[in-house]
Amino acid sequence: MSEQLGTLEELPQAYRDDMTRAGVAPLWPMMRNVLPHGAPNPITRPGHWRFDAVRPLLLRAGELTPVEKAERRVLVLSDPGRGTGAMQATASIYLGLQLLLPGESAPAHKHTPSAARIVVEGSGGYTVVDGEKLPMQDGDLVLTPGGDWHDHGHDGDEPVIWLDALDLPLFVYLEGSYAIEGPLQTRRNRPDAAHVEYAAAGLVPSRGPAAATRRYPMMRFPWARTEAALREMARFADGSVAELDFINPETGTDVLPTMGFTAMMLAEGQSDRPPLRSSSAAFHVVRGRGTTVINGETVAWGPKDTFTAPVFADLTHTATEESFLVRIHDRPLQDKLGYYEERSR
Ligand code: 1HN
Repeated sequence: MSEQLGTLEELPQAYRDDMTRAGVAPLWPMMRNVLPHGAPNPITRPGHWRFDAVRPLLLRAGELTPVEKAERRVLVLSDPGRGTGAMQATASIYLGLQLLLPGESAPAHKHTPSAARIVVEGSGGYTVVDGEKLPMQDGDLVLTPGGDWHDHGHDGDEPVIWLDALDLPLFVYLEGSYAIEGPLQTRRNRPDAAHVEYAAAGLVPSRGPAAATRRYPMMRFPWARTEAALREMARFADGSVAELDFINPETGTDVLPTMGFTAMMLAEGQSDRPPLRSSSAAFHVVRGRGTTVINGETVAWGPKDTFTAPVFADLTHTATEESFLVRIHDRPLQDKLGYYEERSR
């Protein structure tokens, strides 16, 4: 273990001035800021966004700002550790709640960051990704991978609201974030791949040598299937928590390069104390009610709420009624960088 490092103030003022003029600075006074001992020191603070509180604000945005003036009509969920207006909910994950009114459409664009939506309210909304129309029902997970054209539309008669999750902060940090706008896409006249090619888990289109698999073969994960799978798993789980990862059915890998999605079911009264994970996370409550203690802070969540946990957070979830949550996390990114870690407590 190294001893206390030297400070800037210990250095002669003339030397400090000369360094500034030369455009250099000593590392040792700043070393522990970027390399704390033993574990990271996150800026991210736990956040909790009650749907009941945000929903009226979002509907008001629908009255105040036509979609043409917004491109995407979204209220951003800012990390409390960074302050309102921060374009991130954790270091790597951006979250926003988006509203589309009946008859509206959000124009086509493609961008470097990847996105996924979890549908929160309303039916009749859809996203078109690379010519494939993806209907959006409550709880569905819909992907718009980086570089793929996407636009949103709405054939129903009630407002549609969904949660957007993007790896935008990474792309902003890398100075790699930009979009290209285009005309609305023409759509293939067939249902999406969740119906056509990937209707059943464990079955994929036959793979001849010429099979050209799309990079993102399945871009919609219907909630009804996820819930049914969790329920069956929970029946035989012997008290442990039923958790399922969303995967690319062709490769078995995470659905997006940096973001992972994990669905979880908690029975009424059930508690879960996961290991401390090096990944940061956002939890979206598809249905149910309960509490999560995050580093000693209690979040009392209800249906359609969203809350976040920093890296290595100490979490205890307790459901006061049967609950379904989707955890959005950056474990796939950390796996690729080779540092994902779980610590027991
Ligand atoms: C975006 O493209 C969408 O396509 C939503 O719906 C939110 C936030 C930042 C950058 C791009 C969308 C976004 C976004």
